[in-house]
Amino acid sequence: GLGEHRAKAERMFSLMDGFLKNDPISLQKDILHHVEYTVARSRFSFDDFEAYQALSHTIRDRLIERWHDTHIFFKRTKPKRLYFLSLEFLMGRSLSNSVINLGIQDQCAEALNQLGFEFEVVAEQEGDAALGNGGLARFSACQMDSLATLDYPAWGYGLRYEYGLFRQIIVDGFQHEQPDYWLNFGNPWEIARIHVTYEVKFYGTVEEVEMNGDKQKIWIPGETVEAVAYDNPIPGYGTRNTINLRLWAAKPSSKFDLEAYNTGDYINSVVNRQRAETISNVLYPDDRSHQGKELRLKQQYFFVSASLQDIMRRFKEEHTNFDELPEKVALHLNDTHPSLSIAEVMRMLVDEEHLNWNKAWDIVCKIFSFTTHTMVAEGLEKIPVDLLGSLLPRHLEILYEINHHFMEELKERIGLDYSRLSQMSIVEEGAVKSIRMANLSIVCSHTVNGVSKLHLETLKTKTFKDFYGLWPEKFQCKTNGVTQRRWIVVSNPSLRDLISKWLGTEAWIRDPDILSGLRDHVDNADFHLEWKMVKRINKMRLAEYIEAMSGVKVSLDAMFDVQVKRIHEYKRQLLNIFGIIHRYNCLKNMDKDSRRKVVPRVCIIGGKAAPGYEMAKKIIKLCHAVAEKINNDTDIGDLLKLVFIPDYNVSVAELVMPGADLSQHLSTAGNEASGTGNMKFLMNGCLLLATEDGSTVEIIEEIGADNLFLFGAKVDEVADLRENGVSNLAPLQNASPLKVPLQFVRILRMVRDGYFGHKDYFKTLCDSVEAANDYYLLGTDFMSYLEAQAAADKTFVNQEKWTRMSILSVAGSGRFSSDRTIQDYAESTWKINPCRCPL
Ligand code: BZD
Repeated sequence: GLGEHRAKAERMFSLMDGFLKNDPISLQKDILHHVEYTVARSRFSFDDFEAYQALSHTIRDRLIERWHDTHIFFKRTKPKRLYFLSLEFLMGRSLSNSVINLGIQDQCAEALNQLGFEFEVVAEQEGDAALGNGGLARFSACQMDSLATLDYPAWGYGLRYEYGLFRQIIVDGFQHEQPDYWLNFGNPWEIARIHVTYEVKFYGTVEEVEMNGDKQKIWIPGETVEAVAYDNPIPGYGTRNTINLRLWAAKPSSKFDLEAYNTGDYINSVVNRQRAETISNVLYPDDRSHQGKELRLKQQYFFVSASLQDIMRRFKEEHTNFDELPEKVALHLNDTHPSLSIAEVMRMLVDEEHLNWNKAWDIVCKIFSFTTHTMVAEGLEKIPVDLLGSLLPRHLEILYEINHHFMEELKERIGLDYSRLSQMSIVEEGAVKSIRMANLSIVCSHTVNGVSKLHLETLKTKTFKDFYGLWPEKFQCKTNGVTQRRWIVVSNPSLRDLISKWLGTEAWIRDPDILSGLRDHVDNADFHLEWKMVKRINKMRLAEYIEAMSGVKVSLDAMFDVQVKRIHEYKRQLLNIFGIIHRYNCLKNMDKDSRRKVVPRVCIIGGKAAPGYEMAKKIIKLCHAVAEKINNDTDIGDLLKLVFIPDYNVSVAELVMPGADLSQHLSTAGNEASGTGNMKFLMNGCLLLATEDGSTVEIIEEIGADNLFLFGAKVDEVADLRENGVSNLAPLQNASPLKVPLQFVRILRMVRDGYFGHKDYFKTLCDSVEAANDYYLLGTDFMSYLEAQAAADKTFVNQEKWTRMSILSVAGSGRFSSDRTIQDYAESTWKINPCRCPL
């Protein structure tokens, strides 16, 4: 009967490597098919972009096949699943990554070649998917790649913003923001699931009703919006497993609103309906501050509600008893942005499934885990109670009740210590009464993760000290990582080949610890030669890009010195610029002979400032003003260049990191929770110049302090320096040369006095250092910074030493693979097992 039929079909299927073939001829046929029927161009005449579209659809077909097989396999084996909830994913481009993970890169290149196209050129046609801000969002993307590669039964959930992170354009040295309408040319990497939709409700009132003799609260919502699923297949490397990133888009509810139409104002009622779509329209571009805006809260709940309906539906298809939930479902909160999930699961279990409160609470506390990416308490998310109460009245009640139970428990544990009680409360009383999302997440999660050892230490001893005292076992360290698939294999093919040649294996692409084998060759002269050659090739690519973007010609013999990341005062791009001004001053004062001994530098800075962040925008302008001065000074020539790379994003990073000799990570110690850029540079054999902050501390453990350039105050010195060291800055004239070096004072004066123009505009920037008591310790760390820079110069002259350090950096980078991070999460936090789809 049917079963026999199915068994036969399965037997047949297992004989095939998928339905679609991956040899160059088959790929070529499929590409031409898509040119003609998907792109609707003639197969005899199409351009690079159309070739990109056709190839992408060809790859997409193969992804869909694997996606189906994976999910059928998951359905059959019913493993515990991880749901990774994040409001941001910075995926970048997908084509190269997909063909590499599918293992069909050479075949695709050949197929294209025979059609007269070049793979690299075609791949560059793709725009970035930039549905996130910075480190947190790119880390989410790296984790998805590792989850798929390590065969974990995981789903990612997010929002399908129609406008991703703004495009940065520079006009006259100033940042301007332009909307990133990234779906303009279609997106072949997503699959619209028009039948996977859920209603999401907002506003309304809470009423008490009688149910089976019991009083029960129910929510009578006032507005309904529909969530539509868009699936993005995520292929693993060296496995058939292809998991799903499901992104939700908002659409007007399909419910026919008779009343609205019968009032006669047809046009306005259509327009009003359409407003629903605004919920998933645009990504908030702030990577630190939270503004308590209604639309942001709506986005959060829209995301949470749709995802949880989907997750619960899947659970209920396979199970009948909610006691099984913790054995089958792990919900991970990527920062506090999805933390309304906690209240939503309680509401579903209590109001809809009619579990009693304690039972529901017991379940909820077993399914959530939480990672915070924030270092300082001021960065923690708070939602005004007024806002929450009007948008989600029932959820606010639930949050109050959760807090009530928590406060009762706390009183039993610590007594009537009111100051501590009020600090730990989920509800913050005060001028604006609000919900503390971090406290909520800690109370309800079985595990609270920090993103580096140093970050966890700060959480335990400062940010969440009281919670640590209460539940020490909850607090765990899961140091961040990045995927070597994208950050070496995709972005640095020459290095990939070199590594594989000298290790005699490609196994490091799945097992990054193998990279340590490079240490065996660290003194081999042939290896050194090839290593330097690879760097040179990548510097050439970067130099071409720089010239195309900024018109500045740079010398390949110069040291390429890079700082790319979001612009923030704490990340101290200003320290970098002051260092460059110092270098310029020194060069100006040198005689010809001394100049000949100087190591030429190309200083590269890139990154976006949040649109409302004035100080960050001024830093960008200052960078341009200084660049203009230096780059046009014929005295200086190739000895020093400064370029700002506009619109820094994932694909720019893929070009910049392989081509960098030195990279800078300058955060004032105690401010960078982890940092992940440092890990990407490390993997690309770029030496780090850094403070002992975030994950850099662990990089030092791995490669040794001798193999990078360290400087600056350490975490435990910062508080003291802020109190005692900096008061000397104001007034500057009296600055003690011990605490604040004269060079620093002079540079500040140059900017203040208009040496780089725009005197008035830069005033507040200078004030932020002087009048604000140099909160980020630029003056304090300046000498130490210059010393580290001098050490880098000195080492660069000794190319053998430099190359050794570079090799040892890559050899020690295995620990910073997101594969390690994910395995650790899987085993100790999520308790999930690999579930490998048979080939
Ligand atoms: O997260 C960053 C931290 O600053 C880094 O130190 C860390 O390496 C990464 C990954 O853990 N945090 C962010 O990127 N945060 C945001 O982007 C963000 C976005 C919206 C709201 C608040 C913060």
